Amino acid sequence: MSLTVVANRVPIRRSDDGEWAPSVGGLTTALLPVLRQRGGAWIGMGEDPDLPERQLFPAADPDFTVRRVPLSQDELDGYYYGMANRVLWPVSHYMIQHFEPNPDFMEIYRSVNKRFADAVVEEVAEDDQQIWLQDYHLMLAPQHIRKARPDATLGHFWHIPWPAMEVFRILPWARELLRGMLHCDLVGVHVEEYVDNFLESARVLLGAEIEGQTIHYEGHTTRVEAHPIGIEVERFKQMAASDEVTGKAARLRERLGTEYIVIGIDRLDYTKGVLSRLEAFERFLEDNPEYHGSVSFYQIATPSRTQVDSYQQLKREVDEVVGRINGQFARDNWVPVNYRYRTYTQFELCAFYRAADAALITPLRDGMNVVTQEFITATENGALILSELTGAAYLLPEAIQVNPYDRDGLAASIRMALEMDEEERTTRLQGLKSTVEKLDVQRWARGFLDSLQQQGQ
Ligand code: GDG
Repeated sequence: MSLTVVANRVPIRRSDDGEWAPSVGGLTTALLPVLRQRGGAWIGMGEDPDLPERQLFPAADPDFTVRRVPLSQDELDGYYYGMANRVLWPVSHYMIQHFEPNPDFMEIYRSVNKRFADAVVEEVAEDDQQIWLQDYHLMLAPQHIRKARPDATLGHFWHIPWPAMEVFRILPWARELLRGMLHCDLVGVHVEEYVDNFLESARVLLGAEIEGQTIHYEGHTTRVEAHPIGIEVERFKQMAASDEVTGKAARLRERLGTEYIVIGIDRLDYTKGVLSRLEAFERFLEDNPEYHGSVSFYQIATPSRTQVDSYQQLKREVDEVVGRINGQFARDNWVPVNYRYRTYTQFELCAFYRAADAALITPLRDGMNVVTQEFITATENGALILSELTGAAYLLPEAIQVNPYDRDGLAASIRMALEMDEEERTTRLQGLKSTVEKLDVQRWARGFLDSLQQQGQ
């Protein structure tokens, strides 16, 4: 049975030699082999204006179709920067202060979802097809697809938290959006807690009947399951052990010259807790003068959604706090906070993971957080400080778990990480590594697709 993947982005990008090549990223890596084997299509918005509306890929020996849904600037502003980034993203992450419930966003979101659905229907000729939609950009497409292809098997994976029902219902269009999703046969989220929230939303807001993990609503049945995503474990392992990465890591340690290195790596997003992390590091320095000169905190923040006001505001605030900390504490050759606002290659990121004694991964909310898994895979003996408000925390009890809003607790956890004895460090890391090995992204894709097939039978 062929597969059609529908996602905000397409899985290819223009490479240096001008040819279209697979883009880097867990989702692409997990799903391209399946598409190559089974045939089908990948449908996405495709931001590159040079991307043809429809092409067979790879050009030399095609296995599947890449289909672009071209969007006008107004559509992009309403559907992506508006509804996705200013409405669904903040509400799902419990960040109501960033929520902008503009009805124009929803109007455009409806029509763009319909356009995605039309493209799917054009690509999917027969009914014995699996269609897999990705994420919060596409909540309404399933209902249109279902109408035109009643017998297709429809799955949806939600990559961010599904919030508590009482939070989800803040959305003025909560019921309409949920109804759209209930045309799927399978909805996947990262952890059981999000499954419970989804079921509760359907029960309370739509009066749907819930039977175990299955929702019965208006004659259709939707199963909701936890499928925690993983990373490309083997590739990360090899990258981490490569000469390029170990060389870079050694040079980084030499350049910083401190006994300890603590890292943070995130898209610069208000959900990732960068600001409160910096403030906790400041508290750590205030409380522990004996560490002055011997710890460097290296924060990489990748530019993200830079057109959205709240992201620009966050950038200014981070700049300010970094300046304040360094202004107060730096001395001689020691700079306490090394802050980089730019993107890196995966090899470079891997070198940071490898060089670090501890990683501070402290989102205020996160669906999963795969940086955690990348760090665990790459490090040889690093300690992990992890926010308990991430999906990853449910799966990784061996991490030092913290509440990211607890500045004193976070500051204390930094000290604990640096002073942890070798034996405890090793035992915790073994537990973490063994979980991450099992969370491989290929396994995630197979697990979801196998379950989807069962729902379709
Ligand atoms: C969503 C959910 C869920 C970051 N900077 C650079 C770079 N990255 C890579 C990291 C990692 C990825 O981006 C970020 O993954 P996260 O999981 O932290 O977060 P989101 O982007 O918010 O993703 C999240 C995920 O979907 C999967 O379901 O875990 O909860 O929010 O892989 O390494 N990569 C490169 N250069 C950078 O500068 N190459």
